Amino acid sequence: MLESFRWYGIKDPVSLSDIRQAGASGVVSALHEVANGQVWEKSDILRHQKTIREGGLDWVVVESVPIHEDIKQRKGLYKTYIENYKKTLQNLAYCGIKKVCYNFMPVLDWTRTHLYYPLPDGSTALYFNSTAIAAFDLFIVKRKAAEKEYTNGQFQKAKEYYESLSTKEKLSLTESIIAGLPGAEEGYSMDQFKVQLSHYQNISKAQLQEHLILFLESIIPTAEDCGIQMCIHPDDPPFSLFGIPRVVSSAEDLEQLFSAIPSRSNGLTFCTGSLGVLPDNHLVHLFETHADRIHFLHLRSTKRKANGDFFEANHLEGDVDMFTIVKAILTEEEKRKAMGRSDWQIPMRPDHGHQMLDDLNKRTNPGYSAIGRLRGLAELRGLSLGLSKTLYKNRRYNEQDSVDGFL
Ligand code: CS2
Ligand code: MN
Repeated sequence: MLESFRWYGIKDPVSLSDIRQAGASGVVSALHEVANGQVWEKSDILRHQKTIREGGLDWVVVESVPIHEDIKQRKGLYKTYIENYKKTLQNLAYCGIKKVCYNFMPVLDWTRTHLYYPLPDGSTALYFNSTAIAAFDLFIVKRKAAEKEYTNGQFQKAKEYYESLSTKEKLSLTESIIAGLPGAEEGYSMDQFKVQLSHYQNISKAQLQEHLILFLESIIPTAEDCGIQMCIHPDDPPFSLFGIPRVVSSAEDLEQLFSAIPSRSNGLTFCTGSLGVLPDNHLVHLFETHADRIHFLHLRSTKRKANGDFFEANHLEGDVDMFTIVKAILTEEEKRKAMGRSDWQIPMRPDHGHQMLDDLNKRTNPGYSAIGRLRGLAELRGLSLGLSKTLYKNRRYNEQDSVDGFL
């Protein structure tokens, strides 16, 4: 695996030097300052790439080139935005950046209700509470159709939950959900959020699926021509929220997506934390089914609780069987190597981390703390080293590592 860390650019409280000291060699980054839908110019890409190189690191994956809402809804300026997207892919390829992560989650990107859930050891984790989501939906957003979508029991629980919240807690819940978590390119005020939701009143899951496929039909030929590997990030969490469809959540969704457009340029970001929330998603099976088109790895674990709630567990704990996943990844890499595939080494980043130690005293992007992710990376690289030495006696830990006697 090519060990990487996400970097949000010069405003990121975690510096490139921190990332290098954490042991990563790759950086996953994006031009967050470019407005959604606009072309990423070569000069801007090259400048960002130069900054990363000067930090002794390599920009290995773009996460994300966001998809404009007009494309998801297939309205307004969607044709222009698709052309812009193609141009961005060509410009990235020109600069030698060939892996592009994106997602197709309508309105909201990844969603959590609590960003500082205290764990017994004193660190904090990101938490998703379904009752809090229902309370927000029913009593803060007051979405019209919501009442019909919850059971009586869920409604009652949500009501009690809502009534137990102070004004400050209501505000903090609202912000956690709609203000935009790091990497989400959109954040909304309550009025804007309501308008966004209304756009999806008449868009069914099947329609959204079709919009994704039509988008890919337009851009995948360009990606193929310029050697770009697109890798869609699964929905996080992998189920519908606020009555809006989500189409990259389950085994069936992935099957449909890849059978519609079998090109290997139509690839996947295998995010164990996102997919792993659905108990029906058998992660190793999913990995093996789509292995040859997995261009990027997000490794983290979640722990499911009752009622669809979950929190982000330590990387080697929780519901994700990281040992078996990493073993499957190393096996796929060996297979690719034997086939002579130049993309045999798959970039991986520890996806999120707890806030711990000095992270707790600093400003950190929720989920993207320095020390929490460092711990995640350290654990994952240890697991990977142990496994690769056991499985492949002659394999070097990292092929790019030429230091004699390193192992
Ligand atoms: C999140 C998102 O689960 C995750 O990785 O941190 O930022 C995610 O990376 C983006 O939605 C991918 O496009
Ligand atoms: Mn992820």
